[in-house]
Amino acid sequence: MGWSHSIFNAMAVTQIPFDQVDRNSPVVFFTGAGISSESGISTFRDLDGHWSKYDPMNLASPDGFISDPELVLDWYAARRKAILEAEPNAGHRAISDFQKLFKESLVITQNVDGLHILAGSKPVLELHGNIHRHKCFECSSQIELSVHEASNLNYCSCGGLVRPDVVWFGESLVTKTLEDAFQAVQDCQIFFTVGTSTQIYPAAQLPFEAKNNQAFVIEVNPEVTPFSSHAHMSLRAQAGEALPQLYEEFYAKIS
Ligand code: BV8
Repeated sequence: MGWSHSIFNAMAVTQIPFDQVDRNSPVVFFTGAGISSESGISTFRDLDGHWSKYDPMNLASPDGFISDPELVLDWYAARRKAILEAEPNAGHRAISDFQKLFKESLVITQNVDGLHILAGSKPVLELHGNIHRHKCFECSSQIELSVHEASNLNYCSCGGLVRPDVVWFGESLVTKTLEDAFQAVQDCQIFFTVGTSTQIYPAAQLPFEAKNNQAFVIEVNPEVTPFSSHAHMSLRAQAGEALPQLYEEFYAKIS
């Protein structure tokens, strides 16, 4: 493997069979908060500043919202502001470029920041929703709000409080979205799992499912995760560094 960067040789437990890859067979990219960290967006594990004293598991929950809706809305407003000031990074862009080389591809993200879509990726499955959408806490109607309006308490015509249209801890994922994600891993040939601690279920089941379905699974994460020992290749690297190199390697093979 022609890596210019020695870390890849050290960590690559096996060669990526890029020369055997069929561009007509599906490829899936599964991502978590880590892929957005190089865009300056803190992951759940390392909330920065004022928010570090709060437990994200509580802020991102129905009970947390019911007990202090203004605190939760402030948290989302702060995250939304950081996201609006952020740009997709080289990792997001490499995935978008990879998708263009395959007849069938899919990004399945746990992130709610919308950066994959901004980077030109399609299709994208947002397992946990999108921070820029809003819905009624009671009747789930979609509600249009400006960024400024979204930081305040708003009420639906049914009287319910308006909340971010994201999946909180203890809430079920949208059935169709989850079904589409698990369907996609039934027959994908290469499955990338990038920037996720692989601890949030049912999303974290996807890499294991892909492996069970004979996909070649590549993990990119500076840290070891519960999935690392199951991956065919586990790169201890930043997404913004590894993914562009993997893209160049693959592009060179097919050109
Ligand atoms: C549910 C939206 C049914 C909100 C989020 C088994 C089955 C089903 C459910 C459960 C189960 N066991 C437990 C549960 C309950 C729970 C759960 O998983 N708990 C965990 C703590 C065990 N799951 C749920 O509640 C789910 N609901 O299953 O419904 C149900 C109903 C009732 C009761 C039970 C079940 C809903 C989960 C969705 C929660 N919502 N997000 C919001 O964003 O505000 S999840 C949230 O966590 C984000 O989506 C985020 O993506 C995710 C955190 O995980 P990661 O993405 O992995 O991010 P993290 O910070 O953890 O790690 C970052 C990684 O990046 C690190 O590994 C780091 O090393 C790496 N990294 C850093 N820099 C880089 C990098 N990698 C590459 N490059 C870099 N530069």
